[in-house]
Amino acid sequence: MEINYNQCGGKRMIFDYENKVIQVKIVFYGPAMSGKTTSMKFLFNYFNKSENMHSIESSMGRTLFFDFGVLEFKGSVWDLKLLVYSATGQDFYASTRPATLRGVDGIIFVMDSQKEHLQRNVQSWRELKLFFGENFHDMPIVATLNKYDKENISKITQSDILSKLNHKTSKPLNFIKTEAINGKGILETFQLLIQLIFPELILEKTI
Ligand SMILES: Nc1nc2c(ncn2[C@@H]2O[C@H](COP(=O)(O)OP(=O)(O)O)[C@@H](O)[C@H]2O)c(=O)[nH]1
Ligand SMILES: [Mg+2]
Repeated sequence: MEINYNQCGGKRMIFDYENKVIQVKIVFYGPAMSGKTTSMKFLFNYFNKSENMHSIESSMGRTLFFDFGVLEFKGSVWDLKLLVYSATGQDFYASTRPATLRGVDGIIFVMDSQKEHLQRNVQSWRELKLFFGENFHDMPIVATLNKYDKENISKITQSDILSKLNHKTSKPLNFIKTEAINGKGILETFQLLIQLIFPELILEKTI
């Protein structure tokens, strides 16, 4: 099998020419308890692939190292194989985060939209930026303001967070309000990320 590694600003898509498969790595990243595992579970359920998702959890149901799963889509010429991870947000396991991010092609940055969590979101973003350095500005990213369903709670707005993130890139950062608990906004987030990674791609169906 012939495999090419396409290094592009830290990205590493794998093109398998023989089987016409493009392999891409996507990571859900963000502070602990922001909703990464819940978002990923919704996605796998949506595509009827929940049996493909594996989590390494503590007895408290929290992600120890990462969640991992594979989603495959049929394309007209090439098929797409997505390796999906969620990095642990728990600081005790922070040393596993760079390994989860290695070779990533696109990131969904999951924030807790409750105002009291603003600083934790910003901290997580800064850490993410540090891992990539110069390569950060061409990384496809969609940021979610999750838990938007929570009522009677003061929420972070896009302008609150933008002023803190200091994200100086040619392309504006995309924000989507999500409710991972019922799936609202999750598919939109996923589709937008795929579009940022492959501007020309049309996905047909999962395989
Ligand atoms: N109300 C509400 N709760 C959420 C939402 N997303 C996640 N949660 C809850 O927040 C907690 C942490 O979620 P989890 O996905 O484990 O966070 P992770 O640490 O980022 O993987 C769990 O109790 C979830 O049920 C959401 O959109 N709305
Ligand atoms: Mg988790």
